[in-house]
Amino acid sequence: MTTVRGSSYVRTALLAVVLPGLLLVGGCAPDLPQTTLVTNGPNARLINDLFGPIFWMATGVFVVVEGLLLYAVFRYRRRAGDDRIPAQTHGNTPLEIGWTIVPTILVIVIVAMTFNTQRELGAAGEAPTMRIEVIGHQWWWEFRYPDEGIVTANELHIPVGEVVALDVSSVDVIHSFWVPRLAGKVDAVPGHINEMWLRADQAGIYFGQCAELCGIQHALMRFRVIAQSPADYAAWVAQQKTVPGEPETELEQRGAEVFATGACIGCHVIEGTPGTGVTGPNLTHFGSRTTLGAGILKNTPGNLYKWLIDTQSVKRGNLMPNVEMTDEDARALVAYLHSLK
Ligand code: HEC
Ligand SMILES: [Cu+2]
Repeated sequence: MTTVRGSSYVRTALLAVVLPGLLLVGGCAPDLPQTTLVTNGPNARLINDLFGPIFWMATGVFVVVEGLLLYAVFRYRRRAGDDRIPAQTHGNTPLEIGWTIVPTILVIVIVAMTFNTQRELGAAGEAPTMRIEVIGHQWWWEFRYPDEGIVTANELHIPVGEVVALDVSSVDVIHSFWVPRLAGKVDAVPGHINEMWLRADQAGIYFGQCAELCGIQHALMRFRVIAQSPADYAAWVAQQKTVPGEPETELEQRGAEVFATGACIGCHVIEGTPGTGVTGPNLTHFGSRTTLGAGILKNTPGNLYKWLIDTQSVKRGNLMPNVEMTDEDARALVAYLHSLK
């Protein structure tokens, strides 16, 4: 017969306490960019309000069960020189009825609370002031504003305090649209529209990402929700509705030429140019975006240069192939694309 040393009880007990403790502290840290525990909109708040009681119920069950287990292990463990056999019992009807009824009641309570949250989520989004189409692509997000005629990528601008309806779909595989601080996940399914809504209560930038494994660059399929004051939002809309003017400097003109005569036009739209391809993000106002490559890089001249000259080493496997170009062409393209505000 093997004997179990006391120290492994201590280790087990420590693990049982320390692990959940770490999770708790990590989850509550206030300034994490992506967390469901700090909420900035009613949709996320309703879900978090449901998570709280369920979490504490589960914690209660955990403490009671583990407590009884530890009590039994320590109180009734085998001691040196004591070879007694404990009384052999088979079944205890009141106990078994008890541990069937208590979890059943807990589950019924959780079901009732969940249905209630779903009802509230449905009701609160009934009067959206605007509708935006969210389309998942391998591995970036397209945002279309049908009422405004705006198409952009990876940065979803919304006015603060307004209920925004989102029609979520996909052009290729199943993705999942998730902005943890604002709303729950919704699947983006090809050929099917899933409706959701969100509202941001404070202006700011909320990080989001694809939450459904969708291929090699799933982890780099990020986006930002940029919630702006009504005035800032209106200014953004007005700017996005303009058609970019003629390029000004010589370098920008050369960039425009490289774009219009190269492979780019087969995959990218720039209004007022031969670019009509829709495989890649719409670049009409690319210069006004803060990020590039689905939120993975700041949209600086240096990063854009790297992206153009060797996109496959920046984001391996992404659906923009490396396009042969000279150093000067790449610099010209950077100047041109950044002039598109
Ligand atoms: C075969 C299609 C294809 C061609 C050709 C192509 N691109 Fe792309 N491009 C894409 C795709 C797809 C993405 C999105 C990649 C991602 O983020 O996963 C992209 C992303 C970009 C981005 C970043 C956009 C953003 O908002 O993140 C820029 C800028 C860009 N392409 C410029 C160009 C230029 C300039 C050319 C021509 C030299 C070009 N592309 C040629 C498909 C293409
Ligand atoms: Cu995805």
